[in-house]
Amino acid sequence: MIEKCMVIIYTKRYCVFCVLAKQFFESNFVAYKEIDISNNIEKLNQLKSETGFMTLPQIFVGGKFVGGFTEMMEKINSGELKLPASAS
Ligand SMILES: N[C@@H](CCC(=O)N[C@@H](CS)C(=O)NCC(=O)O)C(=O)O
Repeated sequence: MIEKCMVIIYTKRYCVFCVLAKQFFESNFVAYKEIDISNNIEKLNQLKSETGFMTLPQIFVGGKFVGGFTEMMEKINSGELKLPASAS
């Protein structure tokens, strides 16, 4: 199922780690969906309580929370996480 493989990144404006994560996806041809929650404090609070993670970005792969940019990179580098490549 496409949605299961999907990379979703919750972001906000003026967020360096959000930009780094998106640049990483783009340069590695990883399809992702960005949800900008700059103006959605309710969604931010919901994410914080669900993931226990206090910063943005918050990245989900196949519905599973993988952390922010640095946490995702650690998992990729250790082999714990493999990102789905873009179909295009
Ligand atoms: N280790 C995290 C650090 C993320 C981080 O520090 N994000 C900043 C914005 S770029 C943040 O959310 N700071 C807390 C805040 O603005 O409330 C990552 O790589 O994603």
